[in-house]
Amino acid sequence: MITRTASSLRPVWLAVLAITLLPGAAFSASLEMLTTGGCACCHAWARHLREAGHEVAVKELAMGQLIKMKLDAGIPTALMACHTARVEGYLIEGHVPEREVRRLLDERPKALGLVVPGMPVGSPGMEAGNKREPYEVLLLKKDGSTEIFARYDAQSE
Ligand SMILES: [Cu+2]
Repeated sequence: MITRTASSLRPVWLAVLAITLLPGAAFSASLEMLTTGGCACCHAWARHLREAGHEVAVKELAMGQLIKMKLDAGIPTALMACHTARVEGYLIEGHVPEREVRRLLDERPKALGLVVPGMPVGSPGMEAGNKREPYEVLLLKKDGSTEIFARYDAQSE
C-alpha cells in the first residue's frame, strides 16, 4: 500500500521539479513576420526566434505595401528596418534579439514595440563571424518617441 502511494505520487513530484528547475522553458510566443520576397536576413532572424522555441509565420508583401504598413503602424521612417513582426499586440521592427522580445512580453510596457533600426552587423540574423557593431534596441512609444531598451556593445575577432 505504501509503495503504491509513493509511485503514484512520483509523476507529480517530477512535474513540480521540472517547473521549478526550468522557469520559462515552456514560454513560446507566436509571431507573424511581414517581409518582402527574398530577404535572407529576415528569414535568418525568423530562424533565430524559432530556435528559441517561438512560432514565426511569414507573410511576404510588395515593398510598397510593407512600407505603407510600417508607416500606418507608427514606425518612423528613420527607424525602419527590413522586416516587421507582430506579437501579442506589439511590433518588433528589425533584428531585435530574442531575449529582448521575451523581456518585452514579460514586462509588457505601454509601447508600440521594439526597434533595431537599420541592419546592424552582428545582430541576430545579421551574423558575420564573431563581429558585431554596437547597436541599441529601442522601445518605441505610441507618440513616436523612443527609449533605450537594451544596448549591445561592439565585439570583434
Ligand atoms: Cu535584415
